[in-house]
Amino acid sequence: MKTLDFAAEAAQSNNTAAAPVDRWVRSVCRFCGSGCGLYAGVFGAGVVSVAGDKENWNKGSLCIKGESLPFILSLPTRMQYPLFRRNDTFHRISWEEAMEIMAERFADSIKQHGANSVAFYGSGQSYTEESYVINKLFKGGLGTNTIDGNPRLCMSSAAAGYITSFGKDEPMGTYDDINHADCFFIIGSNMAECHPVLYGMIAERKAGNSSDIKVIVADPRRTATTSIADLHLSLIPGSDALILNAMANVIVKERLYNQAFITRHTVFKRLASDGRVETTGWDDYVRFLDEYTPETAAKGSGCLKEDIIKAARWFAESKAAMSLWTMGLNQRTSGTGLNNLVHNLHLLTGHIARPGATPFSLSGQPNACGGVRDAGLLSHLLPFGRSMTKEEDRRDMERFWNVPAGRIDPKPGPAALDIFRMFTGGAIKCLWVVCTNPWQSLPSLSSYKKGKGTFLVVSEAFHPTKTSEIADLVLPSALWVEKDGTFGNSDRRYQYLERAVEPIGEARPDMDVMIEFSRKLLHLIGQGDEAERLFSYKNSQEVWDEIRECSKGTVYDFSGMTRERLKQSGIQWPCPSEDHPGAPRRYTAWFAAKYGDPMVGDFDPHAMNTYFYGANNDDRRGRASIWLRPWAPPYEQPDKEYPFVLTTGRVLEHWHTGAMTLGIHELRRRAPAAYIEINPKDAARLGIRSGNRVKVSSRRGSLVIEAKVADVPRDGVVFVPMHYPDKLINTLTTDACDPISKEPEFKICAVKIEKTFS
Ligand SMILES: Nc1nc2c(c(=O)[nH]1)N[C@H]1C(S)=C(S)[C@@H](COP(=O)(O)OP(=O)(O)OC[C@H]3O[C@@H](n4cnc5c(=O)[nH]c(N)nc54)[C@H](O)[C@@H]3O)O[C@H]1N2
Ligand SMILES: Nc1nc2c(c(=O)[nH]1)N[C@H]1C(S)=C(S)[C@@H](COP(=O)(O)OP(=O)(O)OC[C@H]3O[C@@H](n4cnc5c(=O)[nH]c(N)nc54)[C@H](O)[C@@H]3O)O[C@H]1N2
Ligand code: SF4
Ligand SMILES: [Mo]
Repeated sequence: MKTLDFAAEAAQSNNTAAAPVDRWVRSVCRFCGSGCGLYAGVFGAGVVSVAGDKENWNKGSLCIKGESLPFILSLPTRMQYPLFRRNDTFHRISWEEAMEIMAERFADSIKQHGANSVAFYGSGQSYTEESYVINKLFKGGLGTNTIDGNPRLCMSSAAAGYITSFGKDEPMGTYDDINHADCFFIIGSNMAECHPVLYGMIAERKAGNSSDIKVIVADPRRTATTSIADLHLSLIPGSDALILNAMANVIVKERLYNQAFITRHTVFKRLASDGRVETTGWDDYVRFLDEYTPETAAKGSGCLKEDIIKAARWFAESKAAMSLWTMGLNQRTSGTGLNNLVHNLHLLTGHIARPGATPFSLSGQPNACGGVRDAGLLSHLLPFGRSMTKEEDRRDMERFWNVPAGRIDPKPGPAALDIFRMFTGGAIKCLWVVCTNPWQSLPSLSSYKKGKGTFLVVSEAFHPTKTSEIADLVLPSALWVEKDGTFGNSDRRYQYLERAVEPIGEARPDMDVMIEFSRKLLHLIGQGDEAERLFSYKNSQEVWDEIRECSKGTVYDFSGMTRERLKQSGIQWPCPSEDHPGAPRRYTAWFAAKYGDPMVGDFDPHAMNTYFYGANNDDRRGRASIWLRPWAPPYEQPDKEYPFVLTTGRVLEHWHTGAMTLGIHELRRRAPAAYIEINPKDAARLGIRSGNRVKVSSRRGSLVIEAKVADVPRDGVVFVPMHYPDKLINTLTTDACDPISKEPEFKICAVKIEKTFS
């Protein structure tokens, strides 16, 4: 079996532009959540080049990963036919055999142990149609909520933050806000490497108006993103709440807030000691902030007091402030609260719901918003904002799916890590993993195993991965433009990806496999009538039309987004009718008037006609919540034995577990191997030089890895990228989670570092 090291042999040209092309097919990049528009150049049976779509929001720009897309389709590690493990070796089998084996194993488990003994783990990289279909099988057909996805490791704190602050998930702004903001507050995000095209828009704006535009970056590392910063808050990891509350303190003390906005549009909330949510008021909030002076924040964060004050003033005094954040805030045991604290700054100053003024959470994966957050592929959600704990929402979905009343389980299912815990322990017997590689991407990896007697099915485009290599059954998946479907990108923008070429070998679109499996399984468990009724789709268009219908009447309403319209361009929801242009911004006057004129030009920022959904259902005026969220320490803090903070993340060239990018020659050449980034002062103290091999250990595991001494992390902090399967950094990370979002703290754990002499 070939391994991921084949890279050097793969014959690839970097210059795709010159390749001859038969036709150009309109598409979208399948990497990050930005969703850059592009054209795939098809020649014969293959995609040979890509070109940025000048008409789309990205105006033709692509980053190096987007430009490398043609190569992913033909890497030598592509899965071409189903593999089944017998006597500990994989054997090629037919699709018929594969589907039979799989449906029988799942059906047996359901018959013997009930529907909660089977589970699905999905992905923010699957198409919306795929996530919707499998969610319908589990929640509607089987009546179980043992279904979750990798956005739990990524966006669930952001989702919980929007819901607790505004009453509904997803950002209210749009990429175009970048062209209107004059203060950018980038916190816990390395946009230059992870959302490079959006970052490029900020850099361009800054270059054109350098003295009027302020860029603040809060990150414990001096990343590429800080190169355009006017102010870099190089904070101690885990101290964000001190800085965010201190910025609010300055805004309050210096009367930089917008009193009228606060009175009209906000309420104050906090968690009582018994865990209940309590409504409180301005005076209480001001008292709460007293603890967070710039002095105390400076001490706890390692930043200068003057810099914290400056950040607060720039933010509040700007014409329009835009916050952008990602995993530095989300992947934290206080992730939801940190999201609320960013929203607070916007609510205090009224920098919200007008051009350029917006708290904008950048989404990681291309379809974490659409397929998972919107369509509800998480164990506590039903599609489009419905909640499984509300009887009327369950009845609504049961009617819509045409299943008996009472079918949907009112109890939220296990979140991602709990699913893997239950699979390790054997309570979950059968698990299907699609479009994600958990045995590399889960935290505290050695805690999660394939339980005894369990059955693991993995749908993958590549093999082997750390997950596919331990599976019982591996199903070959069509990839990107080998299938068609819809992405919901970061700013509520749905985009359609056409099928451009036939899948490689026997690979099939995941949606086709899901439909076939659903039908087979329902027949085997005695619900054959439902197989016909629920899963008779002939193509993804029929699924999309059902999804549109399902969104109708909800706040997500995009029933007006027909496939035909999406083929022309992306559309932002809500879009409630076929002649509706879509909504670049929401929570504005027009929105309150229920889908009036969405054109931003008509919006009067001084009219204060902002309308929120109402973070608290008791508040019928639809006000947003300013949360009193105290600082809490991360799960693990450095101590004598483990004196460093390890943070993990990404580099520009690679995508997560590397399955798609490590095999691409140019990307591998530019970022060939894992390393541990260490500050020159710390390195000197430990006698470590670039190229030395060091042993890095946490309470959970250790790794020998090459040192890269660079003035990037602040002292006391080290960084390791997550991409390399031969250096599994997640054997060291902690699986402590935010109690609200259940998102793990990938960004902070305590480690020690020793020089080795190997
Ligand atoms: N090239 C590339 N781009 C990607 C991806 C990829 O794999 N590769 N993945 C996509 C996905 S799914 C995601 S989720 C996004 C992730 O995008 P980002 O969140 O921007 O990327 P990360 O590298 O995970 O972490 C961001 C930053 O958080 C900082 N950080 C660590 N601890 C703290 C802290 O305590 N406070 C603060 N303020 N900052 C901290 C780190 O130093 C790091 O620079 O990227 C998307 N884009
Ligand atoms: N230490 C550390 N760990 C982290 C993070 C971190 O910052 N630090 N970040 C977390 C975050 S934010 C995320 S989003 C996760 C991501 O973690 P994963 O989702 O596990 O990582 P990917 O490499 O994106 O996995 C996607 C897999 O799907 C396959 N694939 C691609 N297209 C298709 C398709 O169409 N169908 C099918 N069936 N398969 C396909 C790819 O080959 C790849 O193996 O990692 C998390 N883990
Ligand atoms: S910025 Fe994101 S969506 Fe755009 S080309 Fe790069 S990886 Fe693809
Ligand atoms: Mo992510």
